[in-house]
Amino acid sequence: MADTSAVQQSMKQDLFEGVDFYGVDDLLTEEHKLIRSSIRDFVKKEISPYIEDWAQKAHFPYEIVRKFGEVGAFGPQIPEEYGGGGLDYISYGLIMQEIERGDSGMRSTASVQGSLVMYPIYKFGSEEQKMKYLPKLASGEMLGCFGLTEPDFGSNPSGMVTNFKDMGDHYLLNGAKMWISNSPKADIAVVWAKNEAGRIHGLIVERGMEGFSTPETHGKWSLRASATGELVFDNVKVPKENLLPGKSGLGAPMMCLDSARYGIAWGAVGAAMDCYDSARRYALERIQFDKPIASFQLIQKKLAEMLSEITKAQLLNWKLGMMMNEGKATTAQISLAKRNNVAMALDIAREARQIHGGMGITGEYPLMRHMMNLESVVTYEGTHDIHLLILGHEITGIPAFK
Ligand code: TGC
Ligand code: FAD
Repeated sequence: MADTSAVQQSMKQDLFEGVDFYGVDDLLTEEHKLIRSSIRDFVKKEISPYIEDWAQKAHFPYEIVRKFGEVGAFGPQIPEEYGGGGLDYISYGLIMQEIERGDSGMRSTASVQGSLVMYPIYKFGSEEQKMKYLPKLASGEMLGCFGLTEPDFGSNPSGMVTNFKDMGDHYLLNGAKMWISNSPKADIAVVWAKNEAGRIHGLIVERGMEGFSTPETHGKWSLRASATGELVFDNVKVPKENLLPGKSGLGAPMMCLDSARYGIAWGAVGAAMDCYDSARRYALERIQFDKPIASFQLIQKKLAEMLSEITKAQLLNWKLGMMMNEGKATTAQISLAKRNNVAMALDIAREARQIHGGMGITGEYPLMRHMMNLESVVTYEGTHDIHLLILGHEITGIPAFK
């Protein structure tokens, strides 16, 4: 457990203000702005003072789960009757943006719960499953994870070998998932596995089921404050009522990914804004050659390019959010935003790190942490190149995956 009081005293105050060069705020409602400001305050109070210490110690702060529940970060887009926030997709995006401004690993915890656990139960679950799990997931009484990736099937999930057999009164689940966010602490896992006919289905597997284990993955240089692990199924007896009845086939997990990738497109802008904000302040304060380094053209070029890219990404997110609200956003449109914004954030993190010189490599500033986190974000939920191929497929009609 991190020594939070000592850390809090030693950390600098979080002065983050946000970036709005084009008046994108004019496109937001008062409710959107209120939601953003409440999550921004939450991040300043509950995440910023501790995050460097958690990340340095590779500590997942489990107590954040309840706090996320209280502040409405879990399933904001899920209807209120199931414990969700009943909010629109712009609100959901803003929440992910503000949390990832604090840390991508913290956003992972929230977006996996909302888009990859609550969403499939809401969309494909029975009424009993929704009532049993959704309110507890929304409040943070329960933590969930999403098992799609396997050791031998990452970008190509349709090849998965995790499987279940119909044993009459239950299913028998075997296989393993890898790289699963939240898994070491999760109470339930939404697991994608093939039946005897090779058709992919979602199953809800609960911690405590015999033969089910969740070994933690150690030694990560990225998302260090997020718990990542495996899901191992060794003849796990899964009750038949735990199968998600609403949809089968790869399209079911892919629909969940559409929602999560959308959240990442917003989250990445949060990380980028934090790096830009830190770089701008540092450049104005740091004196070299008797002047603030902000007075040098090369530094101004970096800052101007950061601001330009953040502004473009904000507009992209807003328009995509409006299409999400209307149910019109396509997978390829979501891919474009996820791919563009994460690459943009990673570039900005690297440039901002340079502006901070040697100080940029320390935990006193958030640059290296964002930069290392974004190396995962650019890989998970579909790699940068897989999203390029999704766009290539859309443009040409020819899938170039295989
Ligand atoms: P393909 O032949 O294109 O499609 C197979 C079937 O799926 C349907 N489908 C969709 N349906 C609804 N919505 C979507 N977005 C859909 N995408 C595909 C499709 O219509 C088809 O249906 P049917 O009925 O014709 O069979 O599939 P493919 O095997 O060629 O794969 C395509 C590819 C490579 C684009 C896809 O598999 C892919 O996106 N791969 C990347 C894998 C990925 O993103 N994994 C993410 C794992 S989860 C994660 O990383 C969480 S990190 C969370 C965190 O910590 O924040
Ligand atoms: P691979 O698929 O082996 O790809 C390796 C390289 O090959 C990449 O550069 C890729 O772009 C390239 N490549 C692959 N296929 C092609 C092709 N057809 N054409 C050109 N290039 C190609 N998964 C979950 O299910 N749930 C989670 O909660 C989850 N959380 C994660 C958390 C972290 C920290 C990380 C790192 C990953 C997580 N993942 C999760 C897994 C993630 O989705 C996969 O890592 C990702 O989909 C890529 O799969 P892979 O790592 O097996 O890489």
